[in-house]
Amino acid sequence: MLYPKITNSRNLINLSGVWNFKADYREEGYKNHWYKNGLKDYELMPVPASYNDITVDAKLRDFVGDVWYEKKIVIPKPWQNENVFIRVGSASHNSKAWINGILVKEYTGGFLPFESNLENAIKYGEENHIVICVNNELTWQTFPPGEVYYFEDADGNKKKKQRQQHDFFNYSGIHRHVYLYTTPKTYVKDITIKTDFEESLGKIHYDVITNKIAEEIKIEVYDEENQLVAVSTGESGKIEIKNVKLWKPNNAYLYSFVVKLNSNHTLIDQYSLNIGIRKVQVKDGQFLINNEPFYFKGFGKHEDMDVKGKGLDDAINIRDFNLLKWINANSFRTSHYPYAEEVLDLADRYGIVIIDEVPAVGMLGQAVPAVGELDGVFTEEKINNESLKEHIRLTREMIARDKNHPSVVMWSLANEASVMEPKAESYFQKLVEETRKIDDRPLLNVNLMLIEPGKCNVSKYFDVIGLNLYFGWYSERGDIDAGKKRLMKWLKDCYEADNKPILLSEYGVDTVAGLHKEPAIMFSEEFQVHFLKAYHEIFDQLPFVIGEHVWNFADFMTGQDIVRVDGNKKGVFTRQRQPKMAAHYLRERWGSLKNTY
Ligand code: BDP
Repeated sequence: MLYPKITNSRNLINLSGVWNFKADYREEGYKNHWYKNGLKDYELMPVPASYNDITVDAKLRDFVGDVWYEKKIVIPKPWQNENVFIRVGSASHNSKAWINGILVKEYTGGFLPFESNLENAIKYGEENHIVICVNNELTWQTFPPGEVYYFEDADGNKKKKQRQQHDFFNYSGIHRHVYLYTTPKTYVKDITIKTDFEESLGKIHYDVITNKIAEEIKIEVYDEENQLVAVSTGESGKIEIKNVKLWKPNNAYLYSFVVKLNSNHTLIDQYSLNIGIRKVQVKDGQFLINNEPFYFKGFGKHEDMDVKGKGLDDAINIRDFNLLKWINANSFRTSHYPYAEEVLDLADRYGIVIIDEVPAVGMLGQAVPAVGELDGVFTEEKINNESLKEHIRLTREMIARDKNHPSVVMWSLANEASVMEPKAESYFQKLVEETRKIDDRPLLNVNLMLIEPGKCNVSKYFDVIGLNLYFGWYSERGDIDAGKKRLMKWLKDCYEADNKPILLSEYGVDTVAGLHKEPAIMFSEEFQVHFLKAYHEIFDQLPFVIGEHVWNFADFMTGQDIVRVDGNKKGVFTRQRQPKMAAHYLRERWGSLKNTY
């Protein structure tokens, strides 16, 4: 699915801004046909944004159910000769969209785009009524999984509640841009780029898909100075680029890949992509980018901020990339869901390496991560065949959306699933098999610290093993020395058992900004620094450790819990993106690590 753009053959209206909004507390929206009749007694809501923290109403913040968004817009008359699509960047988690009372799309999934051709629903040159209903209920067959239950309050009223197994607030609403866009009737539907190089010769393999057979497909490749460096024709082919400038971590170089569709020698559609030429492999226990060993330095992140929740925000995103550069990081994991396409565009440009994660988080028994009970979840009632189908569908959609980003070097297929259950094995075998059919990037599985070395049934299918380890925090609480001892043994045992490169995909401690203690105690800024230093002393001795992603880049909001004080405080930056002491320490370490980008 190509990102909507204005080109000389396409147009676009961004519907972000203020929408009418109503939470359906009494479950009357469908009965009263709000999708056709419109909303009465609505309030105003920004898009993109989570709705939860916009008002001062706890009922809305914690609401479980349907909310309705509405917008009226005149569609320009000249658009009548084109295809017109509506495209929602993401809405969490289940959506339905109507135009002028006609249902045009139903979609499940909170972190990927959906779109629909509006051909039979819109009125050109007139006002059109757009309604989107967003539901935030999670079940064992959604990703992330969860469970809805009913709770009776003191007055005997039944209240719908959401149980979730993941450790971030269940922010809901329309989180990314909503576009109306056009394409010509014959148009470029999709482009797939694969790249390689040999010495100074860059190689691009491309496939273009159009909706109808076009007479001629022309490809032009431009360098950053806008010089034409290669041309080709046809729907697929190989292009070579002499004296190629590679896309490298921290040194991004982007070519512009332009597709021109002609009919009768007239241009009918044009679309261009920014592409980077680079090569990724896992070989001899190392992660190679452009044949050179790459050591991951960075974080697990979240899309999360004050007020806006998970709403896309360019200011926060660019601030984050500036901080990543400042701290000498070279990578992050999009824990625990695919981030906005706009974020990946920035990563391509800043040269930050991305591990792209499907929203498979919480495939385990208990609510509190890392210390949860591992009840059986790969069962008929919980993570079953239907879940597997969804997991595969979302993985495919993530890859279809993100495959052309040079920054994306690996797919992460799950975070902390209950993989020591025997039934997890065939589940992941199938998932990996389906993923490898569509893309050749390395695959990562991330394990929690309750999966003892040698007990993971699925490591054998993956290229890299991610470990989330919190010894000295969730276990050996406050005793960093004991945690460090356990860590060394654990890592050696894991490597011996699985013989795969290991990424420390999470390690960190909750730290209250401004709390100082000497000697250090848990939650103080000093403790965070000691903890990270202790872990690094171990990593530096183990050649099979291919990287370190601290948990987390910044403090983030979670559900209310006795182990969470206004959210998770494991950030190296505060939620407002200011450094804690550990940020200065990491900056120094990552700036001086030898042989890394
Ligand atoms: C890990 C989870 C992550 C949590 C973290 C923590 O992957 O989502 O936020 O632990 O407990 O288990 O801070």
